[in-house]
Formats: sequence, structure tokens, C-alpha cells
Amino acid sequence: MQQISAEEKGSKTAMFDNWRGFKSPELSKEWHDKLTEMAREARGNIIKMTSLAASGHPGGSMSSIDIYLTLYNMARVSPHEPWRDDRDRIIISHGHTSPGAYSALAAAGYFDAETAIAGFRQAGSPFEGHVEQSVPGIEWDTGNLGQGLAVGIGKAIYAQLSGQNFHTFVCMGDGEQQKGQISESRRIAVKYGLKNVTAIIDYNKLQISGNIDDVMPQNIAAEWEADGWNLISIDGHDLNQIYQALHAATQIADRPTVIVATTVMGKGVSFMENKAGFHGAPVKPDDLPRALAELGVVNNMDELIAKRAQGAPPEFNRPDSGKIKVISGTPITYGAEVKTDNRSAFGNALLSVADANLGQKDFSIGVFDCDLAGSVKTAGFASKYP
Ligand SMILES: Cc1ncc(C[n+]2csc(CCOP(=O)(O)OP(=O)(O)O)c2C)c(N)n1
Repeated sequence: MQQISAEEKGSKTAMFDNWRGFKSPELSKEWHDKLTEMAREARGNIIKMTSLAASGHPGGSMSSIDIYLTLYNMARVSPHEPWRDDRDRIIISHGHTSPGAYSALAAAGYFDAETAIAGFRQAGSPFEGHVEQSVPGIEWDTGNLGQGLAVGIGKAIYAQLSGQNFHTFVCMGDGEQQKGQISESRRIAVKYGLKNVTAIIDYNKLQISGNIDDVMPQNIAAEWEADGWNLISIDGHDLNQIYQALHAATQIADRPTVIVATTVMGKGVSFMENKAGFHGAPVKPDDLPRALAELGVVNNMDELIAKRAQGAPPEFNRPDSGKIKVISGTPITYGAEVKTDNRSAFGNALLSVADANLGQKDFSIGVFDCDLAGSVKTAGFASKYP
């Protein structure tokens, strides 16, 4: 395990805006007001985006948007350097809430909102229906529910192994909690004492076909607690509570935190609220002026339709992270006279790759086995590099 020095970490983190990282226990009044205004605009953008594409998921986007705005504006991330290695990781696991994610990222300065609105779900556009890493600020390609926590835990283990102090936030849906991979992931987080990962669940109690308990009964909060997570329950539309919970989660010293945020699907537009039908359907064209008027946002649909007609926005230039090159070393060959097995050859190769690379700066290797260390011959690696 190679450590990054404290001086190096310090010099990197100093480049972030100084309010970032949930350092203060309270959200300032100035930021509360800014986020409130952003949330109003963002809800309008969610509705415009999905109506323009005549598809997409406004309901969950509008229940998650206050959480997204607080994270993208207050976590240690930078719209100017979206891929720097020491950034906090914000993972949207219920990636169908892409209209919410894009609206929040636009509000935080990652790109302009009109480009995302007009380019949403257009062929060739980076603004896909389920969030993908083609968009700056997005950390994981989605569509398949239930994976984000495992990914976040992988990133948290990477932080731990490489001695970095970034925090990973994983946003999830409540219907999504039905996926089995989530329970495996949360036990791994506890086993490794990961205090640098926080899950935030949008508890709007609805999913595609109705009430989450009718689809699959679950006691979400109790299940996370039973697995050893610290639980914080909040109103997911109260910006102060969202901020305070995220601050508290970053302060817990011994285990990961789950924030269960009670929300309202379609929050902000009276006829959308608590309607499962808006999980995956846009507002009908006839109802659009009323929805935008209720939010108090400008109805500029004609301009947006014209912008969309110009075609898909270009791809973003994502820098090649290729900072670390893996040295493959010298292949080990076994002559016909040598009696061995594939697993032992694998174990020897793993050890030789470790020997060839572990002297490199910033290089670490994590080896996982399914309780089969003896059989799959990872024991050699474990004894040399415990
Ligand atoms: C593994 C997997 N199973 C099923 C689906 C289909 N699916 C898409 S969204 C959704 C419901 C998710 O509900 P929730 O997490 O509550 O999101 P919300 O309705 O609040 O937006 C389902 C079942 C999927 N995308 N991936």
C-alpha cells in the first residue's frame, strides 16, 4: 500500500473553494437562499427537459433535486476541474433521475442549462436518459439499478488504500433498495470500517408501478442499521437538514452513514406531487404552462425547441486519466516438465505484477477473493503485501 504524503494532500485540497467539504456544521443563510433559488429554476429545467424530449423521469428528479444541489455545490468538487483525483465522488445510482442531475450540475456551473435541456436524450448527445460519465461531474454509467453503492465503496476503498481523504456520496432511490447487491455492499463497507462513504436515499415511497411497499415490502432504515450503518433521517426538501446531515456524516469516525431523506415525488408542482405516473412520464404539453407558472420560471419552450432542432451538443473532452501505467513485468513460462496448476500460475503472476509496480508513486493494488484465498492462490500476495 503506497501512501500519498500529507503535504501533497494539503496542497491539492487548498485549491478547492473554501466553503466546500461540509466543514461548517450549518448552511449559511446566503447559501440557503442561493440553493433555494437554484432549486426553483432546476425544477423548471427538469420539466422543460423531459417535455422537450417527450420522455424521461421528472418525478424522482424533483424529489432528489434539493439533495443534488446541496451536494454539487457544497461537496469538495469543482466545476472547473471536474476530474481532479482528490475530488469528492458523487455517485447517482438511480441514474434515471438524469434530468435532476443535469439541472443540478448546470446550476453548479459545470455547463449551461440550455445545452443540457435541448440535448437531453438526443441521439449522439452526452446528456443520456440515464447518467453516464460522458457528462462532467457524473462518476458512473447507469441504467441498471443497485450498483452505485458497490461502486462508491470501491472508490472509498481506493481512497483508503491511497491515503486520500476524499469522501464518496452515493445517491439512491427507495425502490432501488429492493436490489440485493446493495445489502452485500453495505456489509463490505462496515467490514472495512469505511467512514468515508455516505449513502443518501430518496425516500419518496413511490416507484414505477406505485407504492414501494406494494411492490416489495422492506424496512429500509432498519435494514441499513442492522448491518451497522449510522442512520440519519431527514426531510429531504429542507436544505438546512440536508446540509447538516451531510456535515454530520462526514464527521462520524468509525462507520459509514446512511441518510434517509423523506421526499415527495414531483415536489414543487401541485398536480405532479405524489403521483407515481410521473416517475417516467413528462408533463403533457397542455399542462406545461401551468407547471412552469406554478414554479415561477420563464416559459422559453419555443427557444428551446429551436435549439434542439440544431442537433445534439458535442461530446465533452474528458482527459485521459492514464496517470498510472501498469507494468506487466516478465511473463512466467512453465515448460512441459513443470507440473503446476492454473491457480498457482495466477498467484505467481499476481505477485510478480505487484513486485513490478508497487514501487511506483501513487500505485496501490487491492486484491479480493470470494473467501477462496487458499484456492485461488492469493495468499502469496497477502503474505508479502499484507
Ligand atoms: C436492476 C434493475 N431492475 C429494474 C429496473 C427498472 N426500473 C427502473 S426505475 C425503477 C424504479 C425505481 O424506483 P425508485 O428507486 O424509487 O426511483 P423513483 O421512482 O423514486 O424515481 C425500476 C424498477 C432497472 N433499471 N434496473
